[in-house]
Amino acid sequence: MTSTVSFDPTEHPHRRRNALTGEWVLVSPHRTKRPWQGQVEKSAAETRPAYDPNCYLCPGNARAGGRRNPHYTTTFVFDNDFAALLPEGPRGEVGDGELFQAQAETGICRVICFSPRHDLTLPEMELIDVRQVVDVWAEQVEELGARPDIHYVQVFENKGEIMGCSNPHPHGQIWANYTVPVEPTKEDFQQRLYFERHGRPLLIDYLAQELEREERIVVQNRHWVVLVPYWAVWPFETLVLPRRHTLALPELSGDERDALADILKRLTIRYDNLFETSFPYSMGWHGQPTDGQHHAHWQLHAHFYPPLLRSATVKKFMVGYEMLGMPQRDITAEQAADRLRQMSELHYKLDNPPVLR
Ligand code: H2U
Ligand code: ZN
Repeated sequence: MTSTVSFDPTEHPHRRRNALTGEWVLVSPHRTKRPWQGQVEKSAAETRPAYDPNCYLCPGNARAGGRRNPHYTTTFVFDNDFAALLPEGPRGEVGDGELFQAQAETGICRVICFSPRHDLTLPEMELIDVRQVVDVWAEQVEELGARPDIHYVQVFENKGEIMGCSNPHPHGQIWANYTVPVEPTKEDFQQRLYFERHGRPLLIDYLAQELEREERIVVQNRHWVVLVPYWAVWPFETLVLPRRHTLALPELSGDERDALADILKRLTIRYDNLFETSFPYSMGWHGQPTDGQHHAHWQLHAHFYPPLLRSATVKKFMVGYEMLGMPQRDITAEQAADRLRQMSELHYKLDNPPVLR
């Protein structure tokens, strides 16, 4: 049935196209017409020791594989003791007919400890220490990406038990492999198509238009902009974009790295403040493939995919229609950006420090 009322995306169910992947998300804004109740379920303020003798990532401790961590004082990178990929192995494919295809895969998995302090996370770390993490990410992409058998270096962080993270010690991971994984492949395809059509990188044009519209911008500084993308799937999903055309992390200048540390800290403080909890998420970097080609159509960016919807304990489920049909959201990207924009940049723990330490 058609209606005489004209389509208003702030009111009417609609779908939005993800320009980076070509996929669609269903948005149901009519379900959030009621005003925000403002209730925040406060979770027990978690306090952790600065050093945990049972943590496999703390300095000096033994890991599950039997190796021992050095007494590191800034960041520390090691090969994952339970790596999903192995560096050595034959190359090859078996095509047991069109319907049964397999390709050999090789790669390297590493763990990056962000800090020797067991009790900190990015939003609570000193700026200078977050900058160290940025440097390690860039170094790893450079080092691993230079190998002829590594065509993609995926840097990511899985944070919080709700995301299946095994350990609260601040850490991230790297999986680097021979073939380009599925998500960057989709982005590569869409960015290439756009570049062929317009002669400019997709995300450069996208950022310029978002800066004009302003409604989805969360926080920005001299080199970086964080926004809730128009096509966001997760309630408080964000995209971190450099202002300059940049293909990969190693290209970032010292000043851009400092500014990145600043924007990451400010974003993650806002996230923590949203539900006054150590905000869980999966985040990661997408840069150009490291296959030796120059991918002028690429623009470096980071995705933050947080699962929380309404409080420290109520998460969004990707089930039912979303598994079988397509992802769906109620709160619009604009509403989410608005809420994140309103958050203070003073961490809630500093605002009302717990009495018992
Ligand atoms: P999460 O970030 O998802 O918690 O994963 C931590 C990684 O650390 C995981 O991939 C590795 C696991 O294999 N790990 C080690 O390499 N050594 C250990 O002693 C325990 C965990
Ligand atoms: Zn620890």
